[in-house]
Amino acid sequence: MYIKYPHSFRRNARLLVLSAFCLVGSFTLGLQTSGNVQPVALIEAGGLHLPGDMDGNGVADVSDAMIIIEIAQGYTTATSDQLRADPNSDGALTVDDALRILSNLSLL
Ligand SMILES: [Ca+2]
Ligand SMILES: [Ca+2]
Repeated sequence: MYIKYPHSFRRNARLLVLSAFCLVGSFTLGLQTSGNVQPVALIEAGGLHLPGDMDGNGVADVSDAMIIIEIAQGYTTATSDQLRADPNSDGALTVDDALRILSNLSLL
C-alpha cells in the first residue's frame, strides 16, 4: 500500500538526506586533507624570521638597528616582515628594539 505523504514532509526529508550527505562528505574531505594543514603562524609569516633581522639578510646587525631607529623616528614605515622580526615581539619597532640588537652585538 502506498502512503501519500504531504509535499512539505517529502521536501524536508529530501533536505535532511541532502544535509546528511553534505555532512558526511565534508567530514570525509576533512579527514583526507587534515594531514596537509600547516600552522597558521607559518602561513601568515611566510616562513621563519630571525628576530631583529630587518633587511632579511639572515643576520641581525648594526644596519638592522639603524632601520629600526628610522622606523621608530617615523622616517620610514615598517613592513609586515619587519614587524614579524620584532626583536622583543611586542608588536612595535622602537628604540628599545634597536638597543636590544646592539646589546646582543656587545656594542653597548
Ligand atoms: Ca639583517
Ligand atoms: Ca618591539
